[in-house]
Amino acid sequence: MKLIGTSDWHLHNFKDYANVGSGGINSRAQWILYAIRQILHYAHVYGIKHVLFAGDMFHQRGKVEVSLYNAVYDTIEDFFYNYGVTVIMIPGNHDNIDNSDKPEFSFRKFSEIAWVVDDFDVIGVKSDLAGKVDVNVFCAPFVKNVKKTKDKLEEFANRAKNMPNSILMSHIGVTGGVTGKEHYALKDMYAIRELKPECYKYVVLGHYHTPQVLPGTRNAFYCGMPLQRDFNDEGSARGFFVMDTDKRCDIQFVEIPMTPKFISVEYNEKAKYDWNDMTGNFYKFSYKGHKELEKIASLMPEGALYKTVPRKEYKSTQRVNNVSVDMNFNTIVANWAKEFRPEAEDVGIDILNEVMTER
Ligand SMILES: [Mn+2]
Repeated sequence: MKLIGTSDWHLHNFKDYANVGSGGINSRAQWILYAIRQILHYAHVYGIKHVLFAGDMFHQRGKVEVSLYNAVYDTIEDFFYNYGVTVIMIPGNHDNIDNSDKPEFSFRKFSEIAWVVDDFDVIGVKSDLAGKVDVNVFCAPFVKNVKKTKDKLEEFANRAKNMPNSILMSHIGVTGGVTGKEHYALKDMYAIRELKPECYKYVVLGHYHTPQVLPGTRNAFYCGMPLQRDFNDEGSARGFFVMDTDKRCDIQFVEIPMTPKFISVEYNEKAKYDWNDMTGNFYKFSYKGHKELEKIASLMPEGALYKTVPRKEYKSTQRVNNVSVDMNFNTIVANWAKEFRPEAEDVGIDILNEVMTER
């Protein structure tokens, strides 16, 4: 049986590069809704009845934008009633209103039109209503309580290893996952081995926004945000995953075409750039001096969404041993701490990770 894995929709009226939309939904939010509709539409077209959503439906914590709430509700409702596509969803950190063990969360009322799982629970999914259970989905929503989560993951793995078709779905930060343009490797609260991917057919994760299969596994993956959100996501293909429980490690990444890409361009006189091919995407041109800036403005087609930024030039004067601007953040914090604050290395890395993943 085939299922879809998606996560981190982060519905929000993002201001950057937004055009005014209508009814409280700007163009950026419309693109997110478009991506969600594409995922559910794909399910319908390929006869896939179940979509696993691994958390972070809304971007803002503790608040909902009425128009976005209603729009995503209508979309899921439409596919549920009219096309028989059921979304099985767990809350992520952005959906929860606080860090308690059983927090209130944004989409609790979606239980009328979706399968909302807000606790550590195993649900049985059937390919047809009259039949027997085909797939067991072990749901581990985001809670800040690490011990509780680790205990539950252990218990889940012990139950799952005796079941033929089990899937773990969680919203969780796993060490070894990567994020951002430089594929910055994160050190996080959980290790891959603590999820015990060998006990499941598939492990479907939300939290990091770059779609990726976890290192050392062929069946555990972050779904990623289904479209690019900012220049950190530049070059990263976005979409969703399809998995088949009748096979082993049969995962397929499906890119969602047409969503806007973030593209930065180094402008210089010699650059060969097709100025007419700018439709739809979000551009950032870096320039040096007024001449270049004026040239860019004169070449820009009407309606193009672009920004110009002065080109940064780093002069690498190394003030500290083992630290320079071209290193990744993790290395900088670790090297600095080792030299000056050895006792603070762990807490420094923790804070850095919070900054990097709270996106
Ligand atoms: Mn997220």
